[in-house]
Amino acid sequence: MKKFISLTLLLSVAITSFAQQKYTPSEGNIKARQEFADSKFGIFLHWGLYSIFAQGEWYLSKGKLSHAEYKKSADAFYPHRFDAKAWVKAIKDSGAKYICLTSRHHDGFSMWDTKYSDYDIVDATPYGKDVLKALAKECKKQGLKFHLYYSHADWGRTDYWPSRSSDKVTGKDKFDGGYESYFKFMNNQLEELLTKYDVDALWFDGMWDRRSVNWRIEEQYAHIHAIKPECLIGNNHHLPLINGEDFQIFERDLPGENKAGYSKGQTVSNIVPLETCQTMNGMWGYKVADQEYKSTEYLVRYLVSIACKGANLLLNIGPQPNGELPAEALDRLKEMGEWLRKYGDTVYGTTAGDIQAQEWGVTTRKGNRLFVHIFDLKEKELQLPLSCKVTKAYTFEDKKDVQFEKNENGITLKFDTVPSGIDYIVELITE
Ligand code: JFZ
Repeated sequence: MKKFISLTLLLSVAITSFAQQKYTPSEGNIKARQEFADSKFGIFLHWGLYSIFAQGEWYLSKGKLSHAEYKKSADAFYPHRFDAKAWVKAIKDSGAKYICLTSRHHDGFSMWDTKYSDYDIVDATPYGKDVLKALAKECKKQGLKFHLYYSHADWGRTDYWPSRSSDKVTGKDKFDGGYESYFKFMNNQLEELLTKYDVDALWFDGMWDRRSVNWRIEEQYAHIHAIKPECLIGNNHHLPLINGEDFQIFERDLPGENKAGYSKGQTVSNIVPLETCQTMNGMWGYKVADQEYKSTEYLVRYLVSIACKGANLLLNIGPQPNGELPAEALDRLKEMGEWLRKYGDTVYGTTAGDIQAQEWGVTTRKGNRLFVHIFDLKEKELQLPLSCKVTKAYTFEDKKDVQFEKNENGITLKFDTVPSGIDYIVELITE
């Protein structure tokens, strides 16, 4: 008996260590991580069949629609105003360094000419053009990194798990028990994306839809890294980092916070880059009633506050069914670009600030330069709790000296007038 137990123990240890071999990122991958961390700002694009209904990307499940009826909308998908060059240019001018496009969302519709299904933009729509390919090409041309969102959840296939969200969809056949075939399908599609479209990062989403089943996720990650070692992998599973992931995602929250309710128990990794995704208005996919856009002031401060945590902002836009980016979103892109062209040096390539968010603002650091971002100060003085030695202080804008006094807890900045504006930046030189 004892012998038997030790043998089973040995075997199970051997099997688990085989399945969970510790992932070692390649040199190219580590370089890509650094570039990603330095880039600080990307644009998320939720665009798919759901855009036609203009009710957001969850409409199929939330509306308890029939899958067969929903699928028919593909025959009306004709984004005649889509212009990859114009999209990428507007995004580049905003100061963003990468885009992340939904290649396939939970409705299962593929936005590229996939060999593994006819439910895709080329085979199922009168438009018939591969928008993913056009965007990949433009990003390369204009120098933006190209990331792809890929959903693990699928609300149409019978080999996808029964789940909270997919069970609401009506008119489907029951689960056929065959995750194996779905797993193969996903891996085939991923291989296609990696080899044909030169993807810089994969952004997974959907594992929260069904906990406690074996997604074989580490096997999938290993497969991806075997095909393209430098491709970064992130997953919006709302869990702590899983072996094989190259960056960590936080949904609608700053790393370490849980105001939106998705990040409970999501410990913050200190080895990989971090990214917070957030909407520009309220919904991810285009929703006609959703016109509550966040102000440029809010978005700039949000970006800087995320940088203070050492993380990136992935800011979402839901393109319209006609293929245009909403005018309001274009305005925000333009204004963020104007701000970043002036002050981007205090954001790009920075690491977390020495002082975390305060009522008055945040900080970011680049080498021996510490940037004090003042959003809201009522007085002409600002006490900064610092353990480093400050040798110089001046305004970032016009390099005018700012008086400061050393004291026990750090320094006190002294201004002639109360700082104002979106972000009043003081640069400190530290030792
Ligand atoms: C997920 C997607 O469902 C959503 O459509 C969008 O793509 C976003 C970026 O990522 O968001 C979620 C994930 C989980 C829940 C809700 C939204 N959840 O568990 O309720």
